[in-house]
Amino acid sequence: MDNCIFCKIVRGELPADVVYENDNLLAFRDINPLAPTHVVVITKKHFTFLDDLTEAEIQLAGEILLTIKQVAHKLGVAGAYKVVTNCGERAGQMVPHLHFHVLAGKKFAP
Ligand code: DGP
Repeated sequence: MDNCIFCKIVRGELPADVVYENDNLLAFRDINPLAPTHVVVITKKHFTFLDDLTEAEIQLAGEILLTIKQVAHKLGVAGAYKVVTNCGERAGQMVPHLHFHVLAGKKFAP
């Protein structure tokens, strides 16, 4: 996706404070943090949002969850973090590239 901000980060065309990377996923600090620890875990392959994933991505879907756990451990927030994905503009999604917010270090409203 030529004009996708997160695809540009994946390609190295935009800078990012990367905290974790593997063949399929990239995690970097959010530019507008809503908590002391706020990273986004994104797929390197472009999907618009969670609704785009199908049975064909079952392995990737599992990898996302385990990678989020790994990133939380690496950042020292294991057992104390929140995961959010906004699916669609009406849910508040601003960047149309599948990503998961990992937030920690703040007392969130229930
Ligand atoms: P969402 O509303 O779920 O689409 O959140 C997108 C998040 O992405 C938002 O918290 C800000 C972050 N973001 C947008 N552009 C950039 C960027 O260029 N670099 C980084 N690090 N984060 C970005």
